[in-house]
Order: sequence, then C-alpha cells, then structure tokens
Amino acid sequence: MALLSFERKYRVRGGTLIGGDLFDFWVGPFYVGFFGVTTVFFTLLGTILIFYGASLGDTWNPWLISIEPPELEVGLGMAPLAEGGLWQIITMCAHGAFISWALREVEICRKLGMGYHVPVAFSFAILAYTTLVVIRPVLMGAWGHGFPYGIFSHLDWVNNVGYAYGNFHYNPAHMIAITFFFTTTLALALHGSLILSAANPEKGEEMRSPEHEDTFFRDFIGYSIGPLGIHRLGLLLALNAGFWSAVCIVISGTVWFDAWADWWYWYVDLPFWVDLEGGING
Ligand code: 07D
Ligand code: 07D
Ligand code: U10
Repeated sequence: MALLSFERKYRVRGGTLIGGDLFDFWVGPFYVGFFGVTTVFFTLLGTILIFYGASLGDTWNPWLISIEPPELEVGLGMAPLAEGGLWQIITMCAHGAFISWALREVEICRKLGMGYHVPVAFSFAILAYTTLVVIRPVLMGAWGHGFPYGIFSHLDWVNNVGYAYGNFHYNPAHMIAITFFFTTTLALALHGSLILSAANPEKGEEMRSPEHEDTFFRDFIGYSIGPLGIHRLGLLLALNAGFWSAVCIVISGTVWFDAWADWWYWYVDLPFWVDLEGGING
C-alpha cells in the first residue's frame, strides 16, 4: 500500500490516553493529540524563557548564551529568576516537553496497534537528563549541581565535573557506558552495511534474501543472531548506553566522593596478594 493511502486508512480516531476526541486530529504530517498541545506549550514557554535569560546576559553569540543553575548556597529552594530561577523553570518546561513527547509517541503507537518500544527507548534518554538535573542535584542537596543550558557552558560543566573526580575514565560505570556506546556504533555499522549489501543490489542484479544475510555471518563468525535478533540487540545496547551513563553520573558525589582511580584499590586490597611482598602491606 502506498504511504499516502495507508495514512488515509489508519488515520482514524481513538487510542488517545487523555482528552478523548478533543485533540484527536492531524496538522499536515503531524499527529496533534493532547500531548502535542502540551509539547508545543512547554517548548514555546521554555524557548521564550531561554531568550529572556539571554537578554539578561551579555551576549547573543549562540555558542556562548548560557542559562546558569542557582548557586550551591540556594540548596534545594527556589531562586530569583535572574539567579537560577529561570534555569529551574526551564528545567520544568524541558521535563514537560520531553514527557509529553514520549506520551504522544505512546498515543501514536496505540493508534497503529504497535508496541511501545519507541517511547520506552526515549524514556531512557529522559532518565539520563533527569538524573543530571534532578536526581543527582536532589541527592547532593543543591540545584546548583545541574548543568547550565548553553552550548559551550555545558561542555565546561562536563569537563569540570569530570576532573572533580580525578580521571573520570576510571569511573567503572562510565567505562561500561562507553563500551555500550562503542558497541552500539559497531552493531549499527555491521547491520547497516549487511542490509545494504543484500537489499540494495547493483542495477540488474537480484536482491539477496535474509537467508543470505544469516549465511554471511555463519560463514564469517559461525553464528547469526538473525534479522529480528539484531534489532533486539541494537535496542538493548543503546538503552544500556543511556542507562549506564545515568549510573556513572549519579554515583559521582553521592556514593563516591574521591578520585575515581582510588575506587580501584579494592582490587589492590584483595586478600590474595595484599600481604605478599610487593603488595600494599607487603
Ligand atoms: C543528532 C538529534 C538532534 C538533536 C540535536 C541537539 C539543542 C540545544 C539549546 C543553546 C545527538 C539540539 C540542541 C536543542 C540548544 C540551547 C539552550 C542527537 C541528535 C542536534 N546536550 N554534549 C552536544 C544537548 C549533555 C556533551 C550537541 C542536550 C550532558 C558533549 C548539542 C542535552 C552531557 C558534547 C547538545 C545535552 C553532554 C555535546 C550535539 C540535554 C553528557 C559535544 C548533540 C537536554 C550527556 C557536542 C558543542 C547531538 C557538541 C554536544 C545538546 C546534555 C555532553 C548542542 C539537548 C550534560 C561532550 N550536546 N551533553 O548530536 O558539539 O546529540 O557540543 O540533556 O561534543 Mg550535550
Ligand atoms: C543526557 C541527553 C538527553 C536528551 C533528551 C532529549 C531536545 C529537543 C529538538 C532537534 C545521555 C533532548 C531533546 C532538547 C531537540 C530538535 C528539534 C543523554 C542525554 C532527553 N566520556 N562524562 C558521559 C565519554 C570524559 C563526564 C556519557 C567518552 C572525560 C561527565 C558517556 C569519553 C571527562 C559525564 C560519556 C569521555 C568526562 C560524562 C554521556 C572519551 C571530562 C556525564 C552520554 C572517549 C574531563 C555524562 C548521564 C550520555 C553522563 C558523561 C562518554 C570522556 C566526564 C558515557 C566516549 C574523561 C561529568 N561520558 N568524560 O549520558 O553520564 O547521554 O550523563 O574520552 O555527566 Mg564522559
Ligand atoms: C527509523 C526507522 C525506519 C524508518 C524511519 C526511521 C528510525 C524501519 C521506515 C526514522 C529515522 C529518520 C527519519 C532518520 C533521521 C533522524 C535522525 C537523524 C534523528 C534526529 C531527528 C531530527 C534532528 C529531526 C527533529 C525534528 C523534529 C523533532 C520535528 C519538529 C516538529 C515540530 C516542531 C512539530 C511537532 C508536532 C507537535 C508537537 C504536534 C502538534 C503540532 C501542531 C500543533 C502543528 C505544528 C505547530 C508548530 C510547528 C508550531 C509550534 C512550535 C514548536 C513545537 C516549537 C518551535 C520552536 C521554535 C523556537 C521555532 O527505523 O525503518 O523508515 O524513517
């Protein structure tokens, strides 16, 4: 079925979580729904506040505009608008927009009778963001631990927080997250190239089947995960990348306060060699 006639058939009412028929319509290609309206509301309000915050600052250079969180002394209270209050409201707007976006995905899934994999996946990104600007700051007792909303300023934050724990590369959850990120790109490169090699033949050549794809990997490494399995694996890898990122930052400053390299002394201190000559007590 051509895409346009498919859309005519499936663009029917129903499946909304909230609002009944009220916002159950499309504008151009976009499904609206209650959560489309809330997305637009929070996005516009948040964007206007960023522009307002920029107007209070001393630059219109887009790379340098930055909306700073409150000072650490403010703790978990509300700050005046120009002293971090804007950051706090923008954080609420960002959550309103991201969660609305995820719920709009849910409504579209329901309309189409599909699984909720896409909104579940997006919720891992939201989790990582919430960990950075809500969960960790609350655990540490100050909104000032959140990152500033600016293109270069948020890079400075990552750098400074990283060095606050010595060499951040020694954070074991950071290692796991990075390994998942790297493995995700490896899996996508293998999958993208395998599909193109079979399903996008030269003119006049015949398309190859999923059996060919399976056989390629069986010949190559003795095992094929299969055409459905590779998508399950891809999702698993990507969600783990986001999940372990959230873990690596939430444990920094809440359960571990020192240089991350020192965490590894548990290994040096293992009873097998701690008392041996050359060991830490030896
Ligand atoms: C390609 C989908 C499209 C999305 C894009 C991003 C905005 C921000 C707002 C000026 C893959 C749109 C950008 C709406 C404009 C204002 C107020 C997604 C694609 C194109 N970062 N980060 C970037 C965000 C954090 C880090 C780029 C957001 C953490 C490093 C872009 C968040 C940490 C580097 C950006 C966020 C961190 C970047 C490209 C939220 C750890 C880079 C992003 C909401 C995660 C890279 C100058 C991209 C860069 C970069 C956006 C959070 C680290 C500006 C929206 C605090 C080390 N980040 N980031 O392609 O070039 O994503 O920076 O959490 O090197 Mg960041
Ligand atoms: C938070 C983004 C959420 C996005 C959302 C959507 C819009 C709409 C609209 C386009 C999580 C936003 C949407 C705004 C846009 C339109 C229309 C994603 C988020 C909800 N690190 N490090 C990570 C590496 C070092 C440090 C994560 C590598 C140094 C700190 C990842 C290296 C030091 C933190 C990672 C490296 C250091 C991290 C980031 C290499 C600095 C974090 C990915 C090769 C001196 C952060 C949760 C992520 C984290 C994080 C990778 C180096 C510090 C695993 C590969 C040694 C302080 N680092 N890092 O989290 O875990 O994405 O955040 O050197 O806080 Mg690191
Ligand atoms: C996958 C796949 C697969 C496919 C696929 C895909 C994964 C099986 C079958 C999909 C993949 C791709 C297409 C590849 C490219 C994708 C990426 C690289 C990911 C990153 C994507 C982007 C950078 C694009 C981002 C664009 C977005 C998010 C669209 C922006 C849309 C809007 C602003 C409108 C949103 C609609 C809403 C909220 C509903 C309500 C709508 C209305 C009321 C009408 C519209 C009104 C407005 C626009 C005004 C409101 C203003 C807003 C919202 C904010 C604007 C703010 C300003 C400051 C201007 O596996 O294979 O193939 O295809």
